[in-house]
Amino acid sequence: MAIQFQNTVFSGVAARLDQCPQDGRPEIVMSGRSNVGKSSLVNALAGQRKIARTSQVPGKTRQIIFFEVDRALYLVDLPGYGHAVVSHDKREAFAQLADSYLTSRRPIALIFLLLDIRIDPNANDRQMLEWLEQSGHPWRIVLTKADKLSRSAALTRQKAIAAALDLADAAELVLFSSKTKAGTDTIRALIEAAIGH
Ligand SMILES: Nc1nc2c(ncn2[C@@H]2O[C@H](COP(=O)(O)OP(=O)(O)OP(=O)(O)O)[C@@H](O)[C@H]2O)c(=O)[nH]1
Ligand SMILES: [Mg+2]
Repeated sequence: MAIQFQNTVFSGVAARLDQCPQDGRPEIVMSGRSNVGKSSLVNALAGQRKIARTSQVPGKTRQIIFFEVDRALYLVDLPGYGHAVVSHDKREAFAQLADSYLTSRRPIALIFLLLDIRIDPNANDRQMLEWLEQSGHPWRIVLTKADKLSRSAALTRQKAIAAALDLADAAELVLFSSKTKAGTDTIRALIEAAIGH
């Protein structure tokens, strides 16, 4: 049965690991810097404008938020890393929550690492990628906010970011825009493939 992304519902919020769902459904994870567009990607996949809260205020998503799609999988909206505007103590707490989620035995089927197409990856992005590469989890890079560039400029940035990260196949970096919805079908297909539908 193919996932139709017909029915996405808010499932719950976890401020601690033991508050995550316990039913073992596969989890598709949105990770990346604060403000990169994780919640916007959840909204686009859900086909609902506001199911996941989005904000221009960095650090909006402070807990792990679970959305259930077609009773088959969870979309997981992780707190962003590198919240410059929150206190050091709180930043540590978000990072610890995301870390403990990622390193626990969750049924993770695929992790998306989101990067703003206009911004060169920073040390945190590189650290996340290094971790993904040795984690054994399937992962994909999504370049967000592609609508902010022309098509040709977006393709140039796709190659530049792949080169900066030593990734051989630039075409594997998915161009995405929550504004135009470009890339949404590609990302849905990757999710379906990851959960074996
Ligand atoms: N033009 C454009 N704006 C986008 C896109 N994706 C996100 N944005 C905007 O970028 C800002 C941040 O988006 P969010 O989806 O809240 O980002 P986030 O990664 O969830 O941020 P945190 O929850 O703080 O970690 C919002 O103002 C969005 O409207 C996109 O594809 N195109
Ligand atoms: Mg968010």
